[in-house]
Amino acid sequence: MADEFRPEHIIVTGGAGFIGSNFVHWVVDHQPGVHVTVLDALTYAGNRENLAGIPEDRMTFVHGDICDAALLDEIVPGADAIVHFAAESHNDNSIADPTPFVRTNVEGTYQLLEAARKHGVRFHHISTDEVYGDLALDDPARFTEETPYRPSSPYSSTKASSDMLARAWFRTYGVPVTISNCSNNYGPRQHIEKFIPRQITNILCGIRPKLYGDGLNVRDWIHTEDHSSAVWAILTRGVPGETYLIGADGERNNIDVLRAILERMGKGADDFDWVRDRPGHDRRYAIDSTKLRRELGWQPAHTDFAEGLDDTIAWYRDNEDWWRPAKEAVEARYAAQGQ
Ligand code: NAD
Ligand code: TDX
Repeated sequence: MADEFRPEHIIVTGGAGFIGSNFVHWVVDHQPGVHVTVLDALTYAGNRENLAGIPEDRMTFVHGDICDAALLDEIVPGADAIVHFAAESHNDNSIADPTPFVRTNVEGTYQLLEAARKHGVRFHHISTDEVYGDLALDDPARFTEETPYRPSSPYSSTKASSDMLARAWFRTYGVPVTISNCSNNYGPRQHIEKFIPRQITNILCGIRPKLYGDGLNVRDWIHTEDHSSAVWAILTRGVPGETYLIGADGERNNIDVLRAILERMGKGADDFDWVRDRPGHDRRYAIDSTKLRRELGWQPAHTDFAEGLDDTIAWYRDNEDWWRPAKEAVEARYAAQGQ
């Protein structure tokens, strides 16, 4: 463990998105001395409402693009660290049009690393387990920090590229970079294009849930609050130049997750449609987070998936105004893809 780093002012990119906004709320709730500047372009995935309720003296919101080097020169000086969540994040969108993925995920990360180098600021890079490709269902292995990179989709290959840039900026320029690769998050404020909120909001709208392929693909679910506490542990106690995998031993296949949602929402086990599979669909992700737990003493708090799912369903029931305006367009787009 490195000497504890105690930032007073952090820039959070993508702080109006799902995981970024949950992280900002977590910091405001748990780290009283820290001021947060959120930098977010408010794409279709960003929502200023996600930051509602945060006191003005704790957060500054900057509406802007991470690719804008001149803007970064204005806001990065004076910050102690950049925590970089901003990305195009949805695999299905990356298959339909990879262009914004290359721009935001690769070029945007490059511009932020350059700003960190120029202004002497620490950098925490948020990434995904998808950079490691996939595992067979019967493989006893899980991903570790030593697993070779083998991304499958346009999304995951741009995330892998951004990880490589972050590693190079540490090794070549000595920028104090840490990297985390996390598994599938769930919880409040996740965009309804993603698996769990899509199915919950379908049921709330009277639309049948949609399952890709044979439904046996496995994802390793973690509650987004546990992702937040892990990122804070790595930012403040992690060793520059190191990568940490974040996961909470939450492997489940898609059909089991869907049936758990159906049951909790009063539907039958077969009240869903099988739809066209995702091209290149990764079979299984699984994280071994031993390094993070042993070296930094982190542990997940949300270990009861059923309880986390109940809370998430309740959040979507109670916040229809938040998701309803996007629902029709999201479903029309999926329908056009046969999904
Ligand atoms: P999201 O799509 O919900 O949010 C992304 C945010 O980034 C939005 O607020 C959007 O407006 C902003 N953004 C996009 N392009 C931008 C740009 N050019 N400049 C500034 N802001 C921009 O994504 P998410 O699911 O919250 O994911 C956040 C991060 O976590 C991503 O880096 C993603 O790769 C990573 N991650 C996600 C998961 C998951 O399960 N969702 C798992 C592991 C890692
Ligand atoms: O309607 C659906 N039906 C379905 O069966 C949708 C939207 C998805 N799926 C399947 C595909 C995946 O096997 O559910 C699983 C989860 O799908 P997504 O929510 O699209 O997530 P995934 O592709 O696993 O990627 C997520 O986790 C890793 C995030 O979107 C990424 O940003 C993160 O890096």
